[in-house]
Amino acid sequence: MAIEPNYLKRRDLDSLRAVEAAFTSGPLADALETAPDIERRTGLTREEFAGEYRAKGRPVVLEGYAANWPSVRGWSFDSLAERCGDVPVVVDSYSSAAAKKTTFAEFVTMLKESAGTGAAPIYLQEWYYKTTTPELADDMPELDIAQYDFRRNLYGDAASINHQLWLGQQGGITRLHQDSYSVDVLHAQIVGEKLWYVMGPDAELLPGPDGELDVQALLDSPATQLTRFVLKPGDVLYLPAWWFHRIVLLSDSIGLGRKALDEANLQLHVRQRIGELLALALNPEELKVTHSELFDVVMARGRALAHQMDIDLSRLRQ
Ligand SMILES: O=C(O)CCC(=O)C(=O)O
Repeated sequence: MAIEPNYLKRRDLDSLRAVEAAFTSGPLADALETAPDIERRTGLTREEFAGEYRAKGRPVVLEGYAANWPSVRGWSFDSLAERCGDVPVVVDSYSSAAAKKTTFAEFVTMLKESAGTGAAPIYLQEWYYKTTTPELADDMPELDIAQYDFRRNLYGDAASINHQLWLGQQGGITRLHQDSYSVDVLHAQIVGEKLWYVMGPDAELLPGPDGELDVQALLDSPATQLTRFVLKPGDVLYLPAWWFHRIVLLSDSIGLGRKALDEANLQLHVRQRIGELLALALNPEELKVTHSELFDVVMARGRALAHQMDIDLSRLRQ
C-alpha cells in the first residue's frame, strides 16, 4: 500500500487527529487568527462569476446570492422537524465512533437537550435528503452560476442538483479535506454562521527532519494560501476543485453543499469514481481499516447516487 506523504491528504484516524491538533494549537492555530479574508463580491452576474473566478480558479464568496431562497427566509430546525420528523438519518456519520442512526425529529431533540451541557456537538453531515424528502429541494432553487455542472450529462439532473445538506450544532467541526471526485465546492449558507479555513490545492504538511510535522514549512510556503472567513445566511461560497477546507459551526447551522463538475476535470472525475467503486467492490475489508472514518460515508454516497439514477442494485446490467 502506497503511503501518502502529505498529512493534509491522509484519511487514517491518527493523521486526521494530527492535522486537527495543528489547527487547535501551535503556529498554525496562531496564524489562523490573522489569516486574510477571502475575496467577497455582491451583485455578481453569472458571466462575471464565470470569467473572473471560475475561469481563473479563484475562490470567492458571493454575498447574499441566495438571500431570497425560501429556505434562507424560512427554515429552522423546528420547521424541518415538522416536515420530515420521521425520516431516518445518521448523525455524526464522519466519526465511526460517534455515528448514530436516528430520525430527523430525534436529531433535533438531541440538539436541544445537549445544548450548553458541554457534550460534543452533534452534526448531521452530508445528508442526502433527496432520497427521502425530495420536496425540500423546492426551497433551494438551482443556482444559475452552477449551470456548468457536467454531472448532469453524466448522471442526469436528479443526481446532480442541490443534494447535500449539512445541519449541526454550534461548535461542530468538519475536518480539513478536499472534496472527492474533483468537484468544485459551491456551498450556500441557509441558517446560522460557519467559519471556514481554506488552503490551496498544493498545500503540503510533511514531517520535518526531526520526524515532527513541519507546520512552519506549511505556513512559509506560498502554495498554502491560507484564508479564513465566515459564511452568513444567503452567502454562496465558490472553491475550485481540490482546495482544502475545514469548517467550524459558529452557531447552530444549516448549509447546502451544491458542488459542480467542471468539464475540464471530467476525465479525472470518472477515473476517481471508477477507482472508488472498484476498490469498494474488490477490497472492502482493507478499506474499512485504512479509511475507517470514510467507509460508511462513501457507501451512503453510492446508495444516494444509485437511488437518484434509478439504478437497480440487484442487477449487473440496467
Ligand atoms: O459545512 C460543512 O461542515 C462542510 C461542507 C463541505 O465540506 C462542502 O460543502 O464541501
